[in-house]
Amino acid sequence: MTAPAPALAGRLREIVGVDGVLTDPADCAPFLVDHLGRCRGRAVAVVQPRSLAHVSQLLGLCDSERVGVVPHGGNTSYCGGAIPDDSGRQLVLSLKHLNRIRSVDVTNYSLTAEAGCILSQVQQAADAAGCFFPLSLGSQGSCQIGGNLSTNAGGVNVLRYGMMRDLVLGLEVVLPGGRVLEGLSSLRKDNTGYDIKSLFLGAEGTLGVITAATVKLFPQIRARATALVALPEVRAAVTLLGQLRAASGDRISSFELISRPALELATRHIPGVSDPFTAAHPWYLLCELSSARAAEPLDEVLEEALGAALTRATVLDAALVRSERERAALWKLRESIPEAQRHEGASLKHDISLPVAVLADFVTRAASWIGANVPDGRLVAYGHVGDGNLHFNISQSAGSDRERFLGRADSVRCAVHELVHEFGGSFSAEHGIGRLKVGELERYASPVELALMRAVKRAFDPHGIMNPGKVLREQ
Ligand code: 2HG
Ligand code: ZN
Repeated sequence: MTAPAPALAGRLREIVGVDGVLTDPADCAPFLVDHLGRCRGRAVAVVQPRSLAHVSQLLGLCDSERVGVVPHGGNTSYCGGAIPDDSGRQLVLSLKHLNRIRSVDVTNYSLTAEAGCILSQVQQAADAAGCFFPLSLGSQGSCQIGGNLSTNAGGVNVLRYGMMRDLVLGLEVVLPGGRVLEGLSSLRKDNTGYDIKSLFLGAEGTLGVITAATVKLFPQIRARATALVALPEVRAAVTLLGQLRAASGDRISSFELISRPALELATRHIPGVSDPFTAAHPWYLLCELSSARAAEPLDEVLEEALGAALTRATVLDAALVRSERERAALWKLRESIPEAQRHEGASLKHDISLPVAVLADFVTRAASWIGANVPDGRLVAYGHVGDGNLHFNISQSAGSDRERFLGRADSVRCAVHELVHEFGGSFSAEHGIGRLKVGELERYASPVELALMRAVKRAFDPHGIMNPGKVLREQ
């Protein structure tokens, strides 16, 4: 921490009150390191506004004083997007007190939530109104909707419902300087010029501060069928995806790929997680069909489709869920893999996406490169295969040297991303750019795209105060 200039500290306190400005190092510490411990920073203060007016006044002050503002939600970013740099001159803006569900409109199937609402709070509010909000991620008990919006979060239901961007109807945003974009529209049709709100989704707080959003709701889910399926190879997952989409009338909501090493880590490190099969298999799929119609015989559809796939040897074995308890156990297996990776030691993470048609060939090529070039690492691949999104991660092997392993991070990342590029994929599927992937964006975005992004940044934030150095390098 750097002691804020007394004048600045005083003016911050005038806006948000004494309690709203943290400067004590112990109070600020949780806001200055990301949850993986990979990004650290310093800040002039952590400010916790309680209203839209507070945020507006803060951005007015910071713009005129040229103080960088780092919006901070649930701190679950994988790319350091919510952590200040180490200059000690930036301000962390925590949205945690803007945490009201402002309204639920059941007739319109929409809900308006403030940015600091925890994702699970939004899901529960939708549920209490007899509706369903489909964004679902492992960190939903702590990530905030503002962060989900700013990173265009994905998760396990994207195949059916799309990413966060697809779920947004309107936004309220405070712009640098303090102007408020009052765009909490709940219209589903509104073709009135440029889609300004879309620019804030995925901008990671570099254009303004999202303070509230109106999102789409859906009919509540009343029938589900879930199975863990054992597969001989990745290609089988893609084949099964097509077969199951057709057989179920497109009722698939989740289609999660899990490699054997990923399953092993979860069963080893997470209490209560077990492998439902007696034999070991190279790959697994957690697939779920769902419907808003209670009477839909999804279990039968899934059983029949998997039976046919077993006959064709696309599938090696399948464990169909018979109770909510069994279903929760399978989801725990899947969702605890990132935590299990942390227990195993250091890991190199690659959040990539590819056209599903080339996924299998990519995995073969990339796995063989890793086998030959990362002797102290083990491929722990898993992810949202229905969306072509793999978490192509590498965990340090037992007994290997942590620093030596991490020393390979840059060269491994370059090799993996080059291969992803060659296969027509993206180096950032759902985790964003933050500060860790700024160089990758410069490498893989076209000059035209970069020039447009920089022009947008200048237009919205001429003094460069919004989350400086994230997404785009400071100019
Ligand atoms: C998931 O799908 C998350 O579990 C985290 O996006 C992925 O830790 C990771 O690499
Ligand atoms: Zn993911």
